[in-house]
Amino acid sequence: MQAANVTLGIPNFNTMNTQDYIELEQQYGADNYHPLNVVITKGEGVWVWDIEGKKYLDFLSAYSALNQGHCHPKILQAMIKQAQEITLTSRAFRNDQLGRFYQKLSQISGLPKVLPMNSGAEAVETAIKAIRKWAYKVKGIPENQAEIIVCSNNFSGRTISLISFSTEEQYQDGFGPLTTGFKVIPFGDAQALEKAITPNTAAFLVEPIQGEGGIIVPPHGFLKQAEQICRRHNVLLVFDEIQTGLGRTGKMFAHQYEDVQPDGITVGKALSGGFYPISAFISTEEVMGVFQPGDHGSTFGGNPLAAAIGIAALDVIISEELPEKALKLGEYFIEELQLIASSYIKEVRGKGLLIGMELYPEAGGARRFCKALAKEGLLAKETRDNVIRFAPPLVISQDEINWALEKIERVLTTTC
Ligand code: IF1
Repeated sequence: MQAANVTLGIPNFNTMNTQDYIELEQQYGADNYHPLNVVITKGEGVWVWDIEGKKYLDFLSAYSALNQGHCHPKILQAMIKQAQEITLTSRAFRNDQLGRFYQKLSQISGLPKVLPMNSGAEAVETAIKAIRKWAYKVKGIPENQAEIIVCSNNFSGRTISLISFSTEEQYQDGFGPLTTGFKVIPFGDAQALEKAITPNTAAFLVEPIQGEGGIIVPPHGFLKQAEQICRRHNVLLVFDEIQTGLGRTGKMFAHQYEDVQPDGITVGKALSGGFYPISAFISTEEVMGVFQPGDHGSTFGGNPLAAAIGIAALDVIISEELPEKALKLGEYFIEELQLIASSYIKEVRGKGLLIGMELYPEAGGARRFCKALAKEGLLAKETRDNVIRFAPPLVISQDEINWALEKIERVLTTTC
């Protein structure tokens, strides 16, 4: 795969080449991804290098886990410092990092209580457990009757309960029996939400902007209408901000594009700046108060290394004003993308630096354009069949955006 640019000049002591690495993975690894054949060995800021020294601009950011860029020095320093003290105590004992992590996350989110987990999926599973227990212990819904309303084209993770409310056939195929208690409505349809509510409805769980669904931005006012409907029916409003949160969409949280106050949010990915799996469910006293000691937990959840990394990762987002940067650069980037004269492009949409370029089906699928972009030194990933996702680290500069625009325009106007 040819990419323009100078090599990094890192001497490659390894005798293995790209194909050797691919074959090694294929020999021992499960075939559960279809990656581009780029074998990355180093990352710094918005740039990564493959084992042959070719340099690429990362426009995926590990699905928004790298808002702070690759190997951010301040988070790295915090990780090294904490790793030399204590990494894991289990929650059988307390540690000197967790309280400060809770406090920072609560201040940033505006919600008073935090339950720390590891993967995003675990945070969403935690939210579902909290919602159900609140339904039975506070709202008074009959045991095992709680319903949670979700939207079609959702994505909240890969565990059995989370794929149980997916509308993507492949995510469920062969993994039954599925978890019950979920009801699906069209994304962005407030009337459908009100219609779907029954006396057993416990919550509306929704991404403020759908990521994997194809970077779908709901009609402005949808989140406010959803909040009003939920309040009217004593239904919890919970946002999955694992991909859209922590500055990605030009606000600290995507739901802040509307004046809404959720009962809970899930966060993950950039909560660690890509150094470590860290996630959390953040909620109100009333909802989080349903958990009693022993109800829920995790071996690594809330460990001091994660907490120290999380504190540093949040500090970087604030001190480098990453939401504001994403807002300004994202507006510029979307405007420029919309000027590209290509008959392949159906729509460019998104908020901040979470951008989707939808192609017409006649373009032959987004993947081939991602392959062409990789040859130009830009790593992007398709979502669904026809959408190219553009989501660089939020530390990207205007010059680097311009560099990317030149490559994107060339590929979209010269690919046959
Ligand atoms: C994969 C995309 C997929 C998420 C939201 C929870 C989670 C995710 C809104 C779960 C995770 C990742 C998972 C990864 C690819 C990527 C992804 F949407 F970002 F593109 F799959 F849909 N809520 N999204 O986006 O967090 O457990 O992964 O930490 O599974 O292939 P996780």
